[in-house]
Amino acid sequence: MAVGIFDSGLGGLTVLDAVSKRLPDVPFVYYGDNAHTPYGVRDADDVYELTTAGVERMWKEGCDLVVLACNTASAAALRRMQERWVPSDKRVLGVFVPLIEALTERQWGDNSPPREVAVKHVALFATPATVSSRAFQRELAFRAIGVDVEAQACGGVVDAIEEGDMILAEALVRSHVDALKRKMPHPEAAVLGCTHYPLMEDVFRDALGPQVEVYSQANLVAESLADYLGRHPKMAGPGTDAMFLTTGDPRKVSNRATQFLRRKIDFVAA
Ligand code: DGN
Repeated sequence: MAVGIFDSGLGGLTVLDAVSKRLPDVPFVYYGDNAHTPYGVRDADDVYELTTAGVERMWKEGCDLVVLACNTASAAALRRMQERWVPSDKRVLGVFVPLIEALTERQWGDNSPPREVAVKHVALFATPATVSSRAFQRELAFRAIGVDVEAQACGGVVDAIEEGDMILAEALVRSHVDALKRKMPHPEAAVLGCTHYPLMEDVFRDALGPQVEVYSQANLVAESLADYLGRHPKMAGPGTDAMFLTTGDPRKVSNRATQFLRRKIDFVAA
C-alpha cells in the first residue's frame, strides 16, 4: 500500500526525495496541485477545499496515509481535516509537528503539558498564508512555553524558484533575512517552513550566519514518517514504483519536475 505525498505543486518533491531515500521499500503516490499553485496567497477555505480534493484522490489510489508536504495546506487545512473529515481508517499528517518536535526535543506522541525548552528565539520563514495562519505558533504552544517566534512572510521566493530564477530567489531570501533580523537580531534557531526553501538552504544559512541553527523540513519529515510507520506498519506495504499525479499539464509539469529534482519524473493527469 502506497503512502500519499500531497503538495500544491512541485515543492513537495523535496520531501518526496527525502522520504523515498529514508524508506526505499515504501511506494509513494505524489499529488501536485499545479493547476492551483501557489497556495501561499489563497484564503484558508480555498486551501481546505483544494487539499481535501487532493487527499480524496490519493485515497482512491489506495493511500490510507497521506502526508501534507505543503506547509500552507498543513497550516490552513490539517487540523480542520483531522477534526471533522478524516475517517478513522485513514490518517493525514502534516509537516509542522516533526519540525516542532525537533525544535523542542520532544518525542512523537509526547502529550505532556507544554514546558520550557532550550531554544528561546525562533525565526520562522514561510509563505504569507502560513505566516498569517499562525499555525506554527499554535502547534508550538501545545508543546513549549517561553519561546518567542518572529515570522517573516517571504513573498516572491516560491514564484522565483518555480520560474527557475535563482538569482532573484537569492536576492529575495537575503532581503527577507535582513527584514527578520531587524525584528529579531539574534535568533538561535531558524525554521524553513516552506517546501521550496530547502533549495535555498545554503543562502538562508549564509545570510543568517553560523550561530543560527537552521531546521529544514524534508529530512525531519522523513525521520518522523519512518518512526510512524515503525509503529503503524499496516499503513504502508511493499508495492510498485512511485506514481506522480498532477492537476496541471502533465507534460509541462514533468519537464519542470525533471529540472527541479535533476532526475527524470513522469507525471500523469490526476
Ligand atoms: N508548498 C507551499 C508551502 O510549503 O507552503 C509553497 C508553495 C505555495 O503554494 N505557495
